[in-house]
Amino acid sequence: NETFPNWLKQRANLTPNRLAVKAENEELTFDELYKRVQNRVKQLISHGVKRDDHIGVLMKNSVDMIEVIHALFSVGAIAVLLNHRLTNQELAFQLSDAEAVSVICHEELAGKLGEKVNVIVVDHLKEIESPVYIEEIEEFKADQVATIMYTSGTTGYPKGVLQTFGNHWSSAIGSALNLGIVQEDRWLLAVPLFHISGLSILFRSVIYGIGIVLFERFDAKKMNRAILEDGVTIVSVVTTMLNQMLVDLGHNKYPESFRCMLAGGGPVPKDLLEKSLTKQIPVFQTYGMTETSSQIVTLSPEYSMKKVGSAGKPLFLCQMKIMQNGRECSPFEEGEIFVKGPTITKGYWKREEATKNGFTNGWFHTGDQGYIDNHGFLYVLDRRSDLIISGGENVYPAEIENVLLSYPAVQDAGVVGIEDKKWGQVPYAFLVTTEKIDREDLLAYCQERLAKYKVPHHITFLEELPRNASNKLLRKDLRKYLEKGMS
Ligand code: S0N
Ligand code: AMP
Ligand code: MG
Ligand code: MG
Ligand code: MG
Repeated sequence: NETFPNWLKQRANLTPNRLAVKAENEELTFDELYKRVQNRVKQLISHGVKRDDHIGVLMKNSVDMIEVIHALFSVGAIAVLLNHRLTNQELAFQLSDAEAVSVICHEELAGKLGEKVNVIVVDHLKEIESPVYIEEIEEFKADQVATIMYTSGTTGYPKGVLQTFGNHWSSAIGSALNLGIVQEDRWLLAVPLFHISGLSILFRSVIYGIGIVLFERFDAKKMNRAILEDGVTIVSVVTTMLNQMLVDLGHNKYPESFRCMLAGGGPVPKDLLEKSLTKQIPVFQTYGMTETSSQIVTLSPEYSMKKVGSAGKPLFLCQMKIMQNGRECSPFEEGEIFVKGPTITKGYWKREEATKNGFTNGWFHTGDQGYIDNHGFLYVLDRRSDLIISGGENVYPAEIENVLLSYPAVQDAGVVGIEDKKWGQVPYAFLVTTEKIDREDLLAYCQERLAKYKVPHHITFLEELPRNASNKLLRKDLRKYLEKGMS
């Protein structure tokens, strides 16, 4: 079992004076960050955080959050990263499932947590002056779980994805072998740190020794300014963000030093890619997921003209293939995308069945449909009726249907995605009810139980829903119904 020296400690030792993070109000070198983290370690230990504990992190992007994540690794605890857009009920499910002992949160988010879990409000932690003896973890083991992130599924119940230090390491290395590392790199981090899109930037920063330009929230204008004036060389975005950045950019051009707009988390429409190309923006389309610890397939700009719409080729350490009924597909033949490599999760927390079903001979079944062309480039297809992606957030219809069905007068419910200009897709619900129901009441009921982005934007009442002989809901037919209605 391979071991690594504690990443932040090693980085602070190697290049102490390099920029680690630049936020709106402060800048820290790796040495300064490391000292802050050592203090955080004392604080967390004094609040009872121990090695191997599962600790929830419910925070907005901030220097605090970066400190807390590194501190948890230094204590030897496992960070369970929580999406702060979720409701109290959704968070309670994840915390209980993850067996989290405590949750570290920002004060403004504390109201989202119940009484069942020990809450540590980061804003209330005091500097610990006394030379408390701290036992800092000196080595990380490759197969040791570093983080857990929840992802929903076709059943509607979220599962905790186990991500090891080895997974994160391989992901950072795979990305570097593709993009290269430039010492002056600065990676703009405006995607959430609770998603792997954001967290992977933290690992790349400490492993490569490059700076993070950190944003608490997405702001197209400020991000463009950071690229134009603040030496940002790489940015990670989802489609919704890229769209708004292009509008704000207008006729301006990014400087030559800006070398990568990494766009993933969902489909990137062709016209957006073409528009980016005319503005000479180096867009790298990428395909990846929580289970693959971020990008696993990426398209370099040298191919972006010729292969518009492709997600590219696997990173060096990884492999991909397309499978259909246990057989590998030929070029251009559609099937399920399978991937293999050291960045892939070892499984779902306490979900042996789901873990077993997720793999065949070491190949992970992504659940996504696609094909590979005759030159080895992957095209991800929009064929899934069981997954809606809204602004880079995954929304599983079954999760919404479960909530709708629990509402008294709702007899049957079916949810599908409908195209949306701003978010890509938003959920659309079809309902069969036993009596007339009040739309507003139903939406309020949903809002208590579901994050805002999962609450249906549209509702249509039907006499019955399309189901097959074994009573399975035919979401594809609902989708067809919408497509016909719109054309
Ligand atoms: C798109 C974002 C930035 C929108 O958030 P914003 O503008 O901050 O909104 P708020 O001010 O918080 O809220 C305003 C209203 O909008 C609603 N809302 C917020 N988000 C959404 C949403 N996604 N869909 C629908 N509605 C939304 C709020 O509820 C609020 O409503 P009102 O006003 O009515 O109260 C934000 O959503 C965001 O950050 N999205 C990105 C999430 C993300 O990163 N997803 C990727 C997940 N996948 C992965 O991590 C794997 C792929 C990956 O690693 C990767 C991905 C991208 C790039 C690189 C990589 C990589 O491989 O490295
Ligand atoms: P998550 O589980 O939140 O990490 O989301 C991963 C999912 O986003 C994948 O399983 C795909 O369905 C989708 N996705 C990611 N990248 C792309 C892409 N380049 N094109 C289409 N869908 C994508
Ligand atoms: Mg997900
Ligand atoms: Mg926000
Ligand atoms: Mg009911």
